[in-house]
Amino acid sequence: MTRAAEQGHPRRRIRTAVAALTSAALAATGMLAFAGSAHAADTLRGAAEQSGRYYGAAIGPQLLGEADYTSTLNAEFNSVVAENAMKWDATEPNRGQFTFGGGDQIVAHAQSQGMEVRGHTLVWHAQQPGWVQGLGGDDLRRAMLDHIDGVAGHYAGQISSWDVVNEAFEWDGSRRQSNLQQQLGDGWIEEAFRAADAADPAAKLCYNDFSTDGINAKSDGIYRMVEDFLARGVPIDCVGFQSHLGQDSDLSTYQQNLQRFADLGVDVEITELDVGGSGAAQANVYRGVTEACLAVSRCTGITVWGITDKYSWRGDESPLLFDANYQKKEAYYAVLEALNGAAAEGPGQDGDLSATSYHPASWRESGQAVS
Ligand code: 9MR
Repeated sequence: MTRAAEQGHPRRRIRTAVAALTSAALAATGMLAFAGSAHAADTLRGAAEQSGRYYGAAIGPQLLGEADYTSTLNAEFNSVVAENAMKWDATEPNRGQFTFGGGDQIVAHAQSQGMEVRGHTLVWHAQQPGWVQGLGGDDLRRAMLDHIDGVAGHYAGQISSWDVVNEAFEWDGSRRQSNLQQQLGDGWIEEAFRAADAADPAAKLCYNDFSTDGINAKSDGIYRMVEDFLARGVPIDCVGFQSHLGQDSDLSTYQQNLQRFADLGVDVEITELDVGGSGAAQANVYRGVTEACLAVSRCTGITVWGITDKYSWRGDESPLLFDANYQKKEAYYAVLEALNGAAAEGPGQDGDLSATSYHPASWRESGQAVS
């Protein structure tokens, strides 16, 4: 779709206006803070706000009662996403019976702290409740559309961007042969986006996937889908790059990949960042991802997939910014420094990642990316 056509789309206009206001407010606050204090911000959220971006974390409502967990969250992050609480199995355990307790707790906490909320995820082949798995054809279609309507409708107006569809592509760029794909055919992703658009006209609508951390067959396949959606006016606003990485991950085309999606006319977001490893090697990959996002003006923010190594889904790999005792790791300081570096340049200015070099990926191939 051309820019004019995009702006002409009524729902796109609402989203564009909301995003512009948010960015302007964040940038103004950040610039004032930067100019007034004449030194760098000392939290991730403060540093990210200086360039109008968010820095977020995946959280669990059951952990909000732990004092260190919540104080770290509140001090450092200005965006949250539910690690599990808004998934299909959590929100619609029985057909037509919605349970929003955990998700509502997250939204209430975020709102009390001035944080944005990302939505994750409306449709995914995994974590479907049992009753969905047995459905076929039109019954599954009806269930999917009702689910999107129920969940996105419940949170309408409160979500900055929804991962409408999660992980629908294979390594080779073909569609994943999930029950959704097999029962509904190629059109199901488009149907999901149209339903999400109708249920929450204000949220940005994202496609989200893993192992898209560079230009490869899988990101090529997603690129073609986004290009096609935009050309035909299917509502899509953003692409999420999960970025479950390791300290040896190859980031040589990471920024270029984000940029080519941005150039198509969608925002890009780093949605589930974590980096297995330790020390300087781990910190370098975190720095590289941060600098890449900052160098792409349509990269609106970064979410890490958890706060502390204590509760990471990859607990034995210590992949997060805070250790199990909530102490800041070397990776934390690398991210903070990178975010503060961007503040001096200001929002929307393109940076340069060419000085950073990385080793070839081995982590993905080793099979640790189970998702
Ligand atoms: O971190 C989540 C973990 O607690 C769940 O058990 C798991 C269930 O499949 O999902 C994890 O989160 C995944 C996310 O929803 C989608 N991308 C991959 C993430 C890690 O597996």
